[in-house]
Amino acid sequence: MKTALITGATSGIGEACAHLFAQQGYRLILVARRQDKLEKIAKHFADKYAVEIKTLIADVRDKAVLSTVLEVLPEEWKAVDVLINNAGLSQGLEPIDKGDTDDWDTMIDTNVKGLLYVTKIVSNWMIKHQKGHIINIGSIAGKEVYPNGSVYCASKHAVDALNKGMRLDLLPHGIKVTAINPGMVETEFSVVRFKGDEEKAKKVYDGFDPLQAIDIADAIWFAVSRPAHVNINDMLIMPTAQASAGLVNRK
Ligand code: NDP
Ligand code: 8X3
Repeated sequence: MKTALITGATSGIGEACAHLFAQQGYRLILVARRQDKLEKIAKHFADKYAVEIKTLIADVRDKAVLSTVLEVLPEEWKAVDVLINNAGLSQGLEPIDKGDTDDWDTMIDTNVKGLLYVTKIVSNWMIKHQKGHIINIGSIAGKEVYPNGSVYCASKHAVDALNKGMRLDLLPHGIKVTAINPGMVETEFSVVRFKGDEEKAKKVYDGFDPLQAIDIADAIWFAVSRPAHVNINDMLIMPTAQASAGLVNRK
């Protein structure tokens, strides 16, 4: 029985991964803040695919809570095969002189520090069991920088660096590390970026076919399902209509 731990499983890419990994027979540890949503998703996939699913209600920024909910897991659940560091967000889209410093804190604390806190705990479990695969969800924003997005882009550039660093540090333990870097994916991401303004969020995906969360879950599954001697270091996955962070061919 294989085990996957997925952060940010209440929506978008994380939820699609929970679906796909449950379908593949993995038992799951799902982490997010919205309890009702997480429990509903867990029950649905557990019933549908007859797999065990544990839900952990935690904010990845809160290292004390995170440590408590993870460390109390039964020992056999700590033999995690796949960690998907997915929880993340963008808040605001403003030039550097106008950005909200609270938004900056939220992005850096979630996308960078939250990812680190989870990785510290789970990589120690992986080292103990001498197995594991860490998937870090980066972004095109970790490869390029676009106007008004400098702090989100900086946080994803940090994920890019951490992905490479983890691979170096965990090499002696045989732990695989993969970066999955999507372009525009239609999820709750833009609603969160625009702080609940659904109209504005919808316009982001107007006139072209953006990626869907399942496209990214599929790519993650491809990386995870390679033979033991093969590691996918880094995948950059774009909608066909998007050539770079800022260039989209809209009809
Ligand atoms: P969604 O907004 O749909 O999902 C984000 C998930 O992260 C939710 O489940 C949310 O759950 C969780 N989350 C956010 N903050 C926290 C936190 N502090 N603690 C725990 N969980 C948290 O967006 P996506 O699925 O699109 O985003 C997933 C990842 O993909 C992010 O890292 C994002 O940066 C990245 N990405 C997205 C792209 C896109 O275009 N959509 C493109 C490239 C990368 P809850 O609110 O319940 O805590
Ligand atoms: C999310 C994609 O282009 O909005 O990481 O930065 S983008």
